[in-house]
Amino acid sequence: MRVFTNVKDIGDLKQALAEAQEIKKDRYKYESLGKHKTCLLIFFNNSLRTRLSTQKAARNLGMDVIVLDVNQGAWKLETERGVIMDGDKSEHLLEAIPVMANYCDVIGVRSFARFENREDDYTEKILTQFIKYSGKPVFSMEAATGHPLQAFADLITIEEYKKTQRPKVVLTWAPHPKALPQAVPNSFADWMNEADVDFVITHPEGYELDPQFVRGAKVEYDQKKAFEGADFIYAKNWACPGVTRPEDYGKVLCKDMSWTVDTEHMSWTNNAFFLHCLPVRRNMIVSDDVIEAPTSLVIPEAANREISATVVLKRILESL
Ligand code: AN0
Ligand code: CP
Repeated sequence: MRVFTNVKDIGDLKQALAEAQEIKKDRYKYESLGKHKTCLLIFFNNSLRTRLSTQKAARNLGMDVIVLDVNQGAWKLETERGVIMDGDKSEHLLEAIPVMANYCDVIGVRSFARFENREDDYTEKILTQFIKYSGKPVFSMEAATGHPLQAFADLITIEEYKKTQRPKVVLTWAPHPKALPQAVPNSFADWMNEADVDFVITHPEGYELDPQFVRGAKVEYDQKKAFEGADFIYAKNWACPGVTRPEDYGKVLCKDMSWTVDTEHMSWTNNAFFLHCLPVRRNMIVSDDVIEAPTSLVIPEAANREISATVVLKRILESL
C-alpha cells in the first residue's frame, strides 16, 4: 500500500480486521519490519490521539519517528503557486515537501479543511501535493475530507463489541460552538458503507454530507426515528458541507441542543453503545451521564487507534 486516504486503499475489510486482531494479540510481531525506516509525521493542526497512537504504532514496527509541528518552529509555508511571497510565509510547500521526503521513508500528514474554498478542500489540495511531490508513501492523519485511521479504529471497535451479526449503526450530528470539518463523518460513512452493518445517518436539514461518502446509506432527518433499535450511536459535529447550498460551506447553521446525545436519546436505542472519535465537548455533543456510562466505548475506541495505525504502517512497510 503506497497511499492511505480512504477505505478502498485498505482493500478487503475482513482481511484488515483479521490483521487488526493479529496485531492486537502481539503488537510487536512485526518489530523487525521497520528497521532503519523513518516515519515522518507532519502536523498542520493540533492532535492528541493521532500524534501519540501513530508514533506508538511506528515504534511497534521498529521504525524511527520524526514529528514536525509545522506551525511551531518550522517556517510558515505558502501553499499556492504563483503567489508573490512578500508576506509572512518564508517557504513554499513545493520545496518543503521534497526536502522533508529526503529524511524519511513514509509520511503521515494532518491537514484539516480550511473552509476557505470548498473545491480546495474537496480536492485535497494539500494532501495531494504530498502524494505527488514527495515520492514516498503517504497516509492521512486527517486531511480535509477524511480521517481513515479513525474510521478503521471505529470499525475495529464495532467488530469487537457487536452482539449481532449485522448491527444497526447510527451516525448522528450533534451541536458544537465552532465550525468543524466533515473529515470524521465522511470517513465513518465511507467505512460503514463497506462494512457488514445496517447504517443510518441523521442530521438537521442542510447538513447533508457529500454524496461520494453517503452513497447508498439511509438518511433520516428525524433523530428519534433514526435512533430506534440502534446498536451503536456514533456522535459527531460537522459544519455545513455545502452540498445543497455551496455558499453555506463551512458555516454553523444550527446549534440546536435537542440533538445533544443524552440518556433520553439513548433510551430510544437497543441499549446502544456510544462512540465518539474524541476530543469531545461534554454537554454539547454528549451528556456526562452518557459518556461515563458502561456503554460508552470512547476509551477502547481511542486505544484502537494504535491498532489501526499499526496495520496501516505494516501494509506500507511491506510495499517498500
Ligand atoms: C477535529 C474534527 O472535528 O475534525 C478533530 C477530530 C478528530 N476536531 C476538533 O477540531 C475539535
Ligand atoms: N480522534 C483524533 O484524531 O484525535 P486527535 O485530534 O487528538 O488526534
